[in-house]
Amino acid sequence: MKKIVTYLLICFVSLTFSQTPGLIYQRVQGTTGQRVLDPNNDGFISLTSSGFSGTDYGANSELKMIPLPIIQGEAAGDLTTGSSGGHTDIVSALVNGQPSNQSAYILYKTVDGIPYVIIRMRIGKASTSPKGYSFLLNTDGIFTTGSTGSNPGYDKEIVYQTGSGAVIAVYTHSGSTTTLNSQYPAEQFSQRSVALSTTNGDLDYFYDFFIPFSALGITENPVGITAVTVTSSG
Ligand SMILES: [Ca+2]
Ligand SMILES: [Ca+2]
Ligand SMILES: [Ca+2]
Repeated sequence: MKKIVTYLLICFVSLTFSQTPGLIYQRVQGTTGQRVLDPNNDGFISLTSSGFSGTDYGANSELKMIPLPIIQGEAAGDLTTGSSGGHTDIVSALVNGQPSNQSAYILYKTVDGIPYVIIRMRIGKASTSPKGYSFLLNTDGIFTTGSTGSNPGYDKEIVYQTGSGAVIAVYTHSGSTTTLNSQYPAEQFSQRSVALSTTNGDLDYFYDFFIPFSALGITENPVGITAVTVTSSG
Protein backbone atom coordinates (compact mmCIF):
# COMPACT_ATOMS: atom_id res chain seq x y z
CA MET A 1 0.00 0.00 0.00
CA LYS A 2 2.79 2.39 0.87
CA LYS A 3 4.33 1.99 -2.58
CA ILE A 4 1.02 2.78 -4.27
CA VAL A 5 0.51 5.91 -2.21
CA THR A 6 4.04 7.08 -2.99
CA TYR A 7 3.54 6.45 -6.68
CA LEU A 8 0.26 8.37 -6.74
CA LEU A 9 1.88 11.26 -4.92
CA ILE A 10 4.71 11.43 -7.48
CA CYS A 11 2.18 11.41 -10.33
CA PHE A 12 0.22 14.21 -8.71
CA VAL A 13 3.29 16.39 -8.17
CA SER A 14 4.47 15.76 -11.72
CA LEU A 15 1.05 16.64 -13.19
CA THR A 16 0.80 19.80 -11.13
CA PHE A 17 4.27 20.96 -12.11
CA SER A 18 3.74 20.24 -15.78
CA GLN A 19 0.72 22.55 -15.88
CA THR A 20 2.25 25.56 -14.10
CA PRO A 21 1.34 28.64 -16.17
CA GLY A 22 4.56 30.06 -17.59
CA LEU A 23 6.39 26.72 -17.73
CA ILE A 24 8.14 25.96 -21.02
CA TYR A 25 7.19 22.31 -21.48
CA GLN A 26 9.05 22.07 -24.79
CA ARG A 27 12.27 24.06 -24.58
CA VAL A 28 14.25 25.37 -27.51
CA GLN A 29 17.55 23.65 -28.28
CA GLY A 30 20.79 25.56 -28.72
CA THR A 31 22.30 28.70 -27.27
CA THR A 32 20.90 31.14 -29.83
CA GLY A 33 17.33 29.95 -29.37
CA GLN A 34 17.68 30.06 -25.60
CA ARG A 35 19.05 33.60 -25.70
CA VAL A 36 16.21 34.71 -27.97
CA LEU A 37 13.25 32.86 -26.39
CA ASP A 38 14.25 32.21 -22.75
CA PRO A 39 16.83 34.91 -21.97
CA ASN A 40 17.31 33.97 -18.31
CA ASN A 41 17.36 30.25 -19.20
CA ASP A 42 15.08 29.19 -16.35
CA GLY A 43 12.58 27.22 -18.41
CA PHE A 44 9.79 29.74 -17.88
CA ILE A 45 8.35 32.57 -20.04
CA SER A 46 7.15 34.36 -16.92
CA LEU A 47 9.41 36.79 -15.08
CA THR A 48 10.58 34.08 -12.68
CA SER A 49 10.27 30.33 -12.22
CA SER A 50 7.29 30.98 -9.93
CA GLY A 51 5.13 31.14 -13.07
CA PHE A 52 2.38 33.56 -14.00
CA SER A 53 -0.18 35.11 -11.71
CA GLY A 54 -2.65 37.84 -12.61
CA THR A 55 -1.85 38.04 -16.32
CA ASP A 56 0.45 36.20 -18.72
CA TYR A 57 1.35 39.19 -20.87
CA GLY A 58 2.72 42.72 -20.68
CA ALA A 59 4.82 43.44 -17.61
CA ASN A 60 4.41 39.86 -16.36
CA SER A 61 6.02 38.37 -19.46
CA GLU A 62 9.79 37.85 -19.73
CA LEU A 63 9.63 38.82 -23.41
CA LYS A 64 7.72 42.08 -23.87
CA MET A 65 5.64 40.71 -26.72
CA ILE A 66 3.53 43.18 -28.72
CA PRO A 67 -0.06 42.02 -29.32
CA LEU A 68 -1.22 42.36 -32.91
CA PRO A 69 -3.76 45.19 -33.14
CA ILE A 70 -7.15 43.60 -33.85
CA ILE A 71 -10.62 45.08 -34.26
CA GLN A 72 -12.22 42.73 -31.75
CA GLY A 73 -11.00 39.96 -29.46
CA GLU A 74 -10.00 36.70 -31.07
CA ALA A 75 -12.94 34.32 -30.67
CA ALA A 76 -12.74 30.69 -29.66
CA GLY A 77 -14.64 28.20 -31.82
CA ASP A 78 -14.32 30.17 -35.08
CA LEU A 79 -12.61 27.49 -37.16
CA THR A 80 -13.59 26.33 -40.64
CA THR A 81 -12.39 22.86 -39.66
CA GLY A 82 -11.07 21.53 -36.36
CA SER A 83 -12.40 21.40 -32.82
CA SER A 84 -13.52 24.51 -30.95
CA GLY A 85 -10.96 25.56 -28.39
CA GLY A 86 -8.61 22.95 -29.81
CA HIS A 87 -4.98 23.00 -30.90
CA THR A 88 -5.69 24.93 -34.11
CA ASP A 89 -7.94 27.51 -32.45
CA ILE A 90 -6.18 30.79 -31.75
CA VAL A 91 -7.76 32.23 -28.62
CA SER A 92 -7.61 35.39 -26.52
CA ALA A 93 -7.11 35.94 -22.84
CA LEU A 94 -10.42 37.06 -21.40
CA VAL A 95 -10.57 40.52 -19.82
CA ASN A 96 -13.77 41.23 -17.89
CA GLY A 97 -15.16 38.05 -19.42
CA GLN A 98 -14.58 39.17 -23.00
CA PRO A 99 -11.88 38.14 -25.50
CA SER A 100 -9.11 40.76 -25.48
CA ASN A 101 -6.41 41.60 -28.01
CA GLN A 102 -4.03 39.26 -26.14
CA SER A 103 -3.91 36.41 -28.65
CA ALA A 104 -1.12 36.71 -31.24
CA TYR A 105 2.08 38.63 -30.67
CA ILE A 106 5.21 39.78 -32.40
CA LEU A 107 8.55 41.12 -31.20
CA TYR A 108 11.60 42.50 -32.97
CA LYS A 109 14.67 41.69 -30.92
CA THR A 110 18.41 41.87 -31.55
CA VAL A 111 20.63 39.19 -30.00
CA ASP A 112 24.40 39.15 -30.54
CA GLY A 113 24.01 41.81 -33.23
CA ILE A 114 21.45 39.84 -35.26
CA PRO A 115 17.85 41.11 -35.46
CA TYR A 116 15.14 38.48 -35.08
CA VAL A 117 11.36 38.40 -35.37
CA ILE A 118 9.67 36.44 -32.59
CA ILE A 119 6.06 35.27 -32.90
CA ARG A 120 3.82 34.03 -30.10
CA MET A 121 0.38 32.48 -30.60
CA ARG A 122 -2.12 31.64 -27.85
CA ILE A 123 -3.67 28.28 -28.72
CA GLY A 124 -6.73 26.61 -27.18
CA LYS A 125 -5.06 23.26 -26.53
CA ALA A 126 -1.68 21.56 -26.96
CA SER A 127 -1.07 18.77 -29.43
CA THR A 128 1.78 16.98 -31.18
CA SER A 129 -0.19 16.41 -34.40
CA PRO A 130 1.16 18.09 -37.58
CA LYS A 131 -0.40 21.49 -38.19
CA GLY A 132 0.59 24.90 -39.49
CA TYR A 133 0.74 28.15 -37.51
CA SER A 134 1.10 31.13 -39.83
CA PHE A 135 1.68 34.82 -39.85
CA LEU A 136 0.56 36.19 -43.21
CA LEU A 137 2.26 39.46 -44.13
CA ASN A 138 1.22 42.15 -46.55
CA THR A 139 4.57 43.85 -46.89
CA ASP A 140 3.74 46.48 -49.53
CA GLY A 141 0.34 47.63 -48.27
CA ILE A 142 -1.26 46.76 -51.60
CA PHE A 143 -4.15 44.32 -51.71
CA THR A 144 -3.73 43.30 -55.32
CA THR A 145 -0.17 41.97 -55.11
CA GLY A 146 0.61 38.60 -53.57
CA SER A 147 -1.61 35.77 -54.68
CA THR A 148 -4.86 35.73 -56.53
CA GLY A 149 -8.18 34.17 -55.56
CA SER A 150 -8.86 34.11 -51.84
CA ASN A 151 -5.57 35.75 -50.86
CA PRO A 152 -6.15 39.49 -50.38
CA GLY A 153 -2.59 40.64 -50.93
CA TYR A 154 -0.48 38.65 -48.49
CA ASP A 155 2.91 38.34 -50.16
CA LYS A 156 4.96 36.76 -47.34
CA GLU A 157 4.20 33.97 -44.91
CA ILE A 158 6.01 32.68 -41.81
CA VAL A 159 4.77 29.19 -40.93
CA TYR A 160 5.56 27.00 -37.95
CA GLN A 161 5.04 23.59 -39.57
CA THR A 162 4.77 21.03 -36.77
CA GLY A 163 5.00 17.25 -36.71
CA SER A 164 7.77 15.12 -38.18
CA GLY A 165 10.57 17.24 -39.67
CA ALA A 166 9.10 20.38 -38.13
CA VAL A 167 10.43 23.68 -39.43
CA ILE A 168 9.77 27.38 -39.40
CA ALA A 169 9.39 28.23 -43.10
CA VAL A 170 9.30 31.57 -44.90
CA TYR A 171 7.39 31.74 -48.16
CA THR A 172 6.79 34.37 -50.82
CA HIS A 173 3.40 34.40 -52.54
CA SER A 174 3.19 36.00 -55.97
CA GLY A 175 0.25 35.44 -58.27
CA SER A 176 -0.48 31.73 -58.09
CA THR A 177 3.14 30.90 -57.28
CA THR A 178 4.44 30.10 -53.79
CA THR A 179 8.21 30.07 -53.26
CA LEU A 180 10.01 28.67 -50.22
CA ASN A 181 12.60 31.29 -49.25
CA SER A 182 14.16 29.71 -46.18
CA GLN A 183 13.47 27.29 -43.36
CA TYR A 184 14.80 26.69 -39.87
CA PRO A 185 14.68 23.53 -37.72
CA ALA A 186 11.82 23.88 -35.26
CA GLU A 187 13.71 22.39 -32.31
CA GLN A 188 16.18 25.29 -32.50
CA PHE A 189 13.67 28.01 -33.38
CA SER A 190 10.57 27.31 -31.29
CA GLN A 191 9.31 26.60 -27.79
CA ARG A 192 5.97 25.78 -26.20
CA SER A 193 4.69 26.86 -22.82
CA VAL A 194 1.63 26.88 -20.59
CA ALA A 195 -0.49 30.04 -20.67
CA LEU A 196 -2.44 31.37 -17.70
CA SER A 197 -5.68 31.75 -19.65
CA THR A 198 -8.26 28.94 -19.68
CA THR A 199 -10.41 29.44 -22.74
CA ASN A 200 -13.15 26.81 -23.19
CA GLY A 201 -12.66 25.69 -19.60
CA ASP A 202 -9.16 24.31 -19.95
CA LEU A 203 -5.63 25.60 -20.18
CA ASP A 204 -4.33 27.46 -23.20
CA TYR A 205 -0.79 27.25 -24.53
CA PHE A 206 1.73 29.55 -26.16
CA TYR A 207 3.54 28.47 -29.30
CA ASP A 208 6.62 30.66 -29.82
CA PHE A 209 8.87 30.65 -32.88
CA PHE A 210 11.35 33.00 -34.50
CA ILE A 211 13.35 33.71 -37.63
CA PRO A 212 16.13 36.12 -38.54
CA PHE A 213 14.50 39.38 -39.61
CA SER A 214 16.61 39.34 -42.77
CA ALA A 215 14.75 36.21 -43.95
CA LEU A 216 11.72 38.39 -44.72
CA GLY A 217 13.56 40.70 -47.11
CA ILE A 218 11.37 43.57 -45.93
CA THR A 219 12.40 47.12 -46.76
CA GLU A 220 9.06 48.91 -46.37
CA ASN A 221 6.84 49.81 -43.43
CA PRO A 222 4.16 49.39 -42.23
CA VAL A 223 3.37 45.68 -42.66
CA GLY A 224 -0.12 44.21 -42.39
CA ILE A 225 -0.21 40.93 -40.44
CA THR A 226 -2.85 38.26 -39.91
CA ALA A 227 -2.42 35.17 -37.72
CA VAL A 228 -3.98 31.93 -38.94
CA THR A 229 -3.72 28.20 -38.38
CA VAL A 230 -3.60 25.53 -41.06
CA THR A 231 -5.04 22.05 -40.59
CA SER A 232 -2.45 20.47 -42.91
CA SER A 233 1.17 21.22 -42.06
CA GLY A 234 2.15 21.06 -45.73
CA1 LIG B 1 12.78 32.54 -18.68
CA1 LIG C 1 -10.01 31.42 -32.78
CA1 LIG D 1 -8.08 26.02 -23.73
